[in-house]
Amino acid sequence: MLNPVIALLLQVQVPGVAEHRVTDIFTPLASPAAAEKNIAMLTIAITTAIFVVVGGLILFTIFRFRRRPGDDLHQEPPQVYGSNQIEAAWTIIPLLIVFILIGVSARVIAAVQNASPPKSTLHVTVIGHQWWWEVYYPDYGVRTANEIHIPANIDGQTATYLTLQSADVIHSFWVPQLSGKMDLIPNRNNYLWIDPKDPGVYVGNCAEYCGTQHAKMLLRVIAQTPADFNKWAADQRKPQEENAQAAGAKAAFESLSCISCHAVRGTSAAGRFGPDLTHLMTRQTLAAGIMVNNGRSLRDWVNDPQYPKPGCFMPSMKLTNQELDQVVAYLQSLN
Ligand code: HEC
Ligand SMILES: [Cu+2]
Repeated sequence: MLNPVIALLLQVQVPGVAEHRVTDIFTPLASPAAAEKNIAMLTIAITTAIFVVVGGLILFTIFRFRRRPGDDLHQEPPQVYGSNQIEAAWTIIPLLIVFILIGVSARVIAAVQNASPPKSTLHVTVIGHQWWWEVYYPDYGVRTANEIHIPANIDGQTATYLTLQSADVIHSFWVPQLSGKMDLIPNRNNYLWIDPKDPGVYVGNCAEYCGTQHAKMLLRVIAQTPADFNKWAADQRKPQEENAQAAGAKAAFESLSCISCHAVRGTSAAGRFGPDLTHLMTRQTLAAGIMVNNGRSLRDWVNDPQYPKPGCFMPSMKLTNQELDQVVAYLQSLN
C-alpha cells in the first residue's frame, strides 16, 4: 500500500507546473547535481569493473580447483609464499584507483564551491529546526517555511545561493535533483547553490538524523518563471492587513499563546519559535510537507499536532471547538 503521507502529497498539484517528485540523483536537473552525477557514474563504473574482476576470479577458482573424484582428501595444496609481482600489483592498482577518485571528486567539489554567482543571484537563508525549515529572503525581508520559492534559470544567468544554518541540531539539506547534500550546523554558515532550468516543484528532505520526527522534515523547492517569482515575492512582502471580516477570528488568535511561537507580520503575533504564518495559505503543505494545506488538515493540525507528528514542538493546544473554528478561520484568511 502507498505510504499515506506520500498518497496525500500526490494530491498537491500546482496548475501548469511540472512536479519532480522522484528524488532521483540519476536525473539531475541543476548544474551541481549534474556534476556530481558524473562522479557517481565514474565511481559505479570503476567499482563494477573491480566487482567483475574479483567475482570472476573467485568463480574461476571455484570451478577450476574444485574437488574431483579420486582427489586425495588429506593432501595439502601447494603452499606458495610471497610473489613480488602480485603483491606490487594489488598494492599499486588500488592506490591508483583511490587517487583517481580523490582527484576527480576534489576537482568537482572545488568547481561547484568556487563557482562565481551569476548576474542575477537570489540569496536565501535556510535555517533547520527540529523538524521544519525556516526560509528567509534577506533582500525582501520575507520569512516563510518549508517551501523555497526561487526563480528558474531560464536565461542561463540565474542562480539561488543558499546560506544554511541551524537553530538546534545538525540537519542536512538535500534536494537530490538539484545538488548534493549539505549539513546545517549550529553556529556555522554553510553554502550551497542551485540553478534548475525548468520551472517546477523539486522535493527533498532532511538527510541527517535530527531527532524523532526527522523523517517528517520534508522540503519543496518551487522554481518559477522570473515573472511568477517576482509576483510571489511582492505578495509575500505585504504584511497582513486589517480585515473587518476576520477581526473576531484574529482577536481569538491573538488572545491565545499561538503568538508566543508564531509571527504574523502586521499583527501582535511576533513569535519566532515556530514557522512564520504571515502568508500561510500560499503554502501547498503544512508541517514540513507532511500534509496538504487546506481547511480540514489545518483544523486537524491545530487541534492536535501531536497526532500527525508525535513529539513535535507544537503542543496540543486543547482548544474548545469554538476557539478552533475561529483560529482556523483566521489562519485561512492569511493569503
Ligand atoms: C510552543 C510553541 C508553539 C505554540 C504555542 C503554537 N505553535 Fe504552531 N507550531 C510550532 C512549531 C514548532 C511548528 C512546526 C512543527 C513542525 O512542523 O514540526 C508549528 C507549526 C504550526 C503550523 C504549520 C505551519 C506550516 O507552515 O507548516 C500552524 C498552522 C500552526 N503551528 C498554528 C498554530 C496555532 C493556531 C497555534 C495556537 C492555537 C499554535 N500554532 C501554537 C510551535 C508552536
Ligand atoms: Cu533535520
